[in-house]
Amino acid sequence: MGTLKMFAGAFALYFFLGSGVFAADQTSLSDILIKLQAMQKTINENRNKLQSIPSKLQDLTETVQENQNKLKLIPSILEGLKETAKDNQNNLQSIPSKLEDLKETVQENQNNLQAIPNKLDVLKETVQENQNNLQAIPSKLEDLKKTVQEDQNNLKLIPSKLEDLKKTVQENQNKLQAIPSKFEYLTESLQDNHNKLETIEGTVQDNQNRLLAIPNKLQTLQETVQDNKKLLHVLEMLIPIPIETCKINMDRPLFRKYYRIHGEKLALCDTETDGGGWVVIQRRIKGDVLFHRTWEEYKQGFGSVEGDFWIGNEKISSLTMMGYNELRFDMKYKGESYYMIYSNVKVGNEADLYRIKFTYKTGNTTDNFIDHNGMAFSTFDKDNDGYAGNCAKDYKSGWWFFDGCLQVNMNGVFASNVIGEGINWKSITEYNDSLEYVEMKLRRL
Ligand SMILES: [Ca+2]
Repeated sequence: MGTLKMFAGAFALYFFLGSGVFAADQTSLSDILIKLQAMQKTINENRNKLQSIPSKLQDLTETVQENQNKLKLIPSILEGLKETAKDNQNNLQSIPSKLEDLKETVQENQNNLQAIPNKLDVLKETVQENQNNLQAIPSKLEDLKKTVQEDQNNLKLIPSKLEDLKKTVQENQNKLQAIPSKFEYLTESLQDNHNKLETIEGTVQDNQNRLLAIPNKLQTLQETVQDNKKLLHVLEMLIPIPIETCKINMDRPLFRKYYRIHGEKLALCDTETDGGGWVVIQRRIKGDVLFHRTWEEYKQGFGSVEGDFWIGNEKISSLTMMGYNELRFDMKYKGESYYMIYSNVKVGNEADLYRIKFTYKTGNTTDNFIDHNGMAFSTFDKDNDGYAGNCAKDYKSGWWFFDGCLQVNMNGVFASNVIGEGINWKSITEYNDSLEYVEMKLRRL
């Protein structure tokens, strides 16, 4: 640029000098001089400027040199920067895993923090236990002191015990020395005992023989008892027993149940029901005895006191002839028990047709027997019933039938369900079934 200005100045000076020669006439010299002076100044200034250029170039060259040096440094700086960048990248890449590690560490710390309360509890318990143990120490120490004291006392006793032991040993020694003489004595005793055993053996043999003889003797005894029983039975048959016997012997177990009346057949006593004292006059428990019988058979009685029987109208009449008598019916039907008791019972003699009279007393069923009160006895061969037909024949029984035949018939056909033919008590069985068990009994009050 400076060079360009220098050429432009020189050109302008040349142009001015060339044209000025021809214009000198027209233009004052002073103006030219002024202009020349101005031009000289400009040239001087430019010269100065030109003169300063080399140093400026020098400066410029130095600056360029410095920049060049700096440029040379750039690759190594870049290399350093690259490495730093690489390091930073590596560091950045490792951050996620470090974060993960950090998270885990945080989690572990959290867990550890959560476990602290429990650990504190355990610690508290341990502390408590230790405290308790510490508190127990004084009493244990006390015990220990006592034990030590006792041991000390025991130790003090040892000398005297040793003394005792010595004495015992001495005594035992004395006893040992005495043994030979005792052995002598024992041998003699053994000999004596041996002799005694021989004697005992003989005695045992005798006793064995006697024992062997016992079965035979027992046999003889049993036979004697049997004979005596038979004798007693015969005696019982011979001794007449009145109706009161059932009452008299109530409390004598040997004479329970069976007695004889009037020196004839055995009678059956009921010693249990309602205080006992009853003479059983009729019984239906097996059904093995026929009750469709003649007047004469009903008069004398039939069957066996061990099973079904009718004691006989003669006996019933004589049993009720005297005193104040009760008649009791005990009955069973379909698992239920029934009873009826009548008072003021009288049964007339044969001339009165064994007519029955009574008053009602008590019971746990309906008083169906009342219709038979005052009736004569009837059998199929002796009709006293007041009915147009023959009740005894129709219903195969002997009984105190009335003109409507029956409300009650204890002498009916065992287990029959034919109308009116069974052992009927109307309110219990109606007319088409039969009582399963019956006992009629008399008691004198
Ligand atoms: Ca009749």
